[in-house]
Amino acid sequence: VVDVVALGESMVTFLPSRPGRLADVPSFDRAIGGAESNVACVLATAGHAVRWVSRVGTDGFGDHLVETIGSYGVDVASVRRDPDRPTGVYFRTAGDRATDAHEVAYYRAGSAASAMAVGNVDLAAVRAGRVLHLSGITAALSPECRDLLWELTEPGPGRPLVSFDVNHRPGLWRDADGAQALLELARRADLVFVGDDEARAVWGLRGSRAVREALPEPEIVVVKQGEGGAIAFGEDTDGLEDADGTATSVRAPRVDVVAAVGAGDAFAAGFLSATLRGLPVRQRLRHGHLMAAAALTVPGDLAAPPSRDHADRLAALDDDAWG
Ligand code: KDG
Repeated sequence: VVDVVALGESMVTFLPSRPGRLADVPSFDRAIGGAESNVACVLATAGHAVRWVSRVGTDGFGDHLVETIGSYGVDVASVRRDPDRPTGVYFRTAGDRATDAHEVAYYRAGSAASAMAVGNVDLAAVRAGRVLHLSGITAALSPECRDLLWELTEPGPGRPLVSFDVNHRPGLWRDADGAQALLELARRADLVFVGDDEARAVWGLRGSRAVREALPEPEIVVVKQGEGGAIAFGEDTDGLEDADGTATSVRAPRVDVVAAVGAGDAFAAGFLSATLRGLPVRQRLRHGHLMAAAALTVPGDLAAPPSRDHADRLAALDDDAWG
């Protein structure tokens, strides 16, 4: 049985050999990126049965993505190759340590993944997991991709638990306003991840309570507060505790940040892993933070996460250790 299916575009990522403006970086190192496959890779490393569904070109970059993501133990058999469209790639600069301000140059318009559609994706394979992980990036790729997300989040019997990371990428929504689409998709999910900065930028919402008020439908809404930690809102969920019994907040461990890229994906993977294991919400948040901490301390998207035993020991430390 598949625990989690993640659907989304992955790209070959070019990381700068040194800091500075994109215009000045002389060379780049190849890595891989893609929010949903990042989640899949971290989950597979944590021992879960995971499938990644996407489309890539028949080019060498497509080979590289399929081979690399497969090497994490992710099932890539449902990834389709498109002979007519290329695999997306992107270049990034090193983030400013304090603000994470960085430049991104995407070469993904017209990519194989942007042509994902209800008619060319194996829907049975996508719906076969206990959890289906999706993100707002896909909604920005094309109208067909947005329709696909709409179809996959259609409520109905047998629908897997839908996990949705808002992942607002302003660079991808240049000609469109993604706010409404992202809000509607988030409302159809069972579990939502969103950053407080992101909720403010895309929906003008200030504070985590305002986010929950705008998203009352999902069973759980996790608002990530950067260095401040994360707060999970939910009802009828074991282990939730705060003043009114509907939210749990956990501070993030302090780490020396190298690059924030991939940290949100690792957080989602840690939270989902702990959810699949039936752990209480406080532990789910801690596992999210631990996986994010690993990703924060490397320049690329993917770090070697702590083993399950190691993460369990760290997550079980008493509240003092967690601040
Ligand atoms: O979450 C990390 C992703 O942002 C990165 O890998 C690239 O998927 C990506 C995107 O579309 O921004």
